[in-house]
Amino acid sequence: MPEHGHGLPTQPEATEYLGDGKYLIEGLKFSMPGWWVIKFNIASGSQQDIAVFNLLLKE
Ligand SMILES: [Cu+2]
Repeated sequence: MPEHGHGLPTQPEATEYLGDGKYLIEGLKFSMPGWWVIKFNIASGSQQDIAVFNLLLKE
């Protein structure tokens, strides 16, 4: 949470490839509502990339 300077209370990870470019991400647990920035570090072989999503979580 950029406004609070803290992250998730968990360590999410990709646990399964579902096919067609989709992955199952488990362990996402939000501790509070508000603005979250979700950042995925993606690696395959020698290549790396980052995908960033803004998320507004409402109560
Ligand atoms: Cu917070």
